[in-house]
Amino acid sequence: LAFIGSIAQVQAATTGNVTVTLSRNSFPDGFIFGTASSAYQYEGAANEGGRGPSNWDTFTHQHPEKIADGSNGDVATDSYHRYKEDVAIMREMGLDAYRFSISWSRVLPNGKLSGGVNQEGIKYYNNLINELLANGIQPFVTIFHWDVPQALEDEYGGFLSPKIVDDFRDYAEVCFWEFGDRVNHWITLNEPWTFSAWGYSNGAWAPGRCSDWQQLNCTGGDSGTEPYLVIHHQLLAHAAAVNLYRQKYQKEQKGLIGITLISHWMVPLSNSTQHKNAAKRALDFMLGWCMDPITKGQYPKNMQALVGRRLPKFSKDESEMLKGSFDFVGLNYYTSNYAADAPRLKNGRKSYLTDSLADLTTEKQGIPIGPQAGSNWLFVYPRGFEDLLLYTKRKYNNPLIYITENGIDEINDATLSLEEALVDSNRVNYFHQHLSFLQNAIKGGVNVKGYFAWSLLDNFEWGNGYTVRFGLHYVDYKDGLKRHPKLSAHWFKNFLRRDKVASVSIL
Ligand code: PSG
Repeated sequence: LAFIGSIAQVQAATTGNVTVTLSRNSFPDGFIFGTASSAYQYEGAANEGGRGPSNWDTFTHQHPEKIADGSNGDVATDSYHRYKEDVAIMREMGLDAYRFSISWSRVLPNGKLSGGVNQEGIKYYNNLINELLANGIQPFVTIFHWDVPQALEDEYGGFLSPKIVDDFRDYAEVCFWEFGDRVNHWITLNEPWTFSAWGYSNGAWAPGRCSDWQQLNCTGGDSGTEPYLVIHHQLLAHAAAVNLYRQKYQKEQKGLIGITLISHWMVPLSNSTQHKNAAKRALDFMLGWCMDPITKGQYPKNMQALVGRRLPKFSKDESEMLKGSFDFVGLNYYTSNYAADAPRLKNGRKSYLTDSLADLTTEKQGIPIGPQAGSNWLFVYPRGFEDLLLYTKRKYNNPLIYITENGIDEINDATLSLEEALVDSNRVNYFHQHLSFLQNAIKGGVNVKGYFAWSLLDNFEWGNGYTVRFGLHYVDYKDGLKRHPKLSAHWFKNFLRRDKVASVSIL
């Protein structure tokens, strides 16, 4: 009851109106609610079960200085061993679906089919999928969430090489073949933008590449060319996997296949035409970079003009294969940026980060675009969610969309007691507000069929290590990784209840 009281208070504080209710009943019939995760951030068991090493193992072990707390995903939340417990938590919450990713090197330890399929890895994912289904939870499976087999990095530089396309297709085929009888939603890639921008233009994440002149302690790289190559090869790999699925598996297995993209919403710094155009360019350089190729078979005009010869081209066949290469788009939304017109640089130093001629910031005259979360890039701007969805509907012909991630983190504050750390009112506010704007977007005709919160549990947050917490459940890293529901988990459970009486009685 204490919890129910505080939930009502939080909602009142959020909406300024206690009578406003928001629940799964506010969404269309059949709308799916789930949580999302990824293999490297959750599984642990890095050296168990026949798993081969990945780029993230290499990066975290060779460059602990690039991870805020010097940590890695060797153990993470140990979901490799605790998946039953985690599925039980989802069931208890009333969730409909779970988005997780498959670790490429757990299935193919050296990245290639010729190196052999690791049956123990197959068994783990079969167990997880079967456990989910036995508990009435649908698996949404991401085939690649950034963990490239190290063997492929060593052999040809991973996604820098077009050779990755065939290896990715083979890997995807193993997934369809082994799991496709029970998986109805496939996501080829998670956020090509982030993988490329953070791995190859600022070098903050694996494999830590960027141009020398940026002085970011990178291990080689060229921020003006590599990010474009890496997205190019990701797109071709995506299209090859979709093509294969459609030709050999979809008819029998009857699933859908898509790709997950992230975009911030871009707010022009002012109403001036220059800033408005900068915001459009910024969207093209983030959402459009992948969205244009999979809908139109070409990169956005803005990118072609500004990047010029550094932007790879699709052949006619590639372009045809890309066009329409999705049944649904997975969209991840976290935050928004201000965009301002930026002058062309005259020093000849090219980078993806400056090519758009848009200066992206999170504040205007010292005032942040919204309250800051734990991560330094995440500022809460819920209306941007609706704006981004309406824009995507308008510009890309109303595709079927699943929100495959949305969420907020708090700093892992060692001075808090466990009881204090569980009161994540900011997360409750965040979900409440974002779900309200999502509801508006759906009323506005955007074809969204599901929503996944990032994330079920606190987990390994890439460059931030364990210094921030994105979970609806607190993971006690000092007490055997015990899971404890935060206030937001209770809130979500209540939101998901089908017996309306209970949710009305709270308010
Ligand atoms: C996405 C966007 C940015 C940083 C990180 C992500 N950005 O704009 O600066 S990562 C994304 C990802 C998942 C993460 C989650 C939270 O798919 O693995 O844990 O969001 O960062």
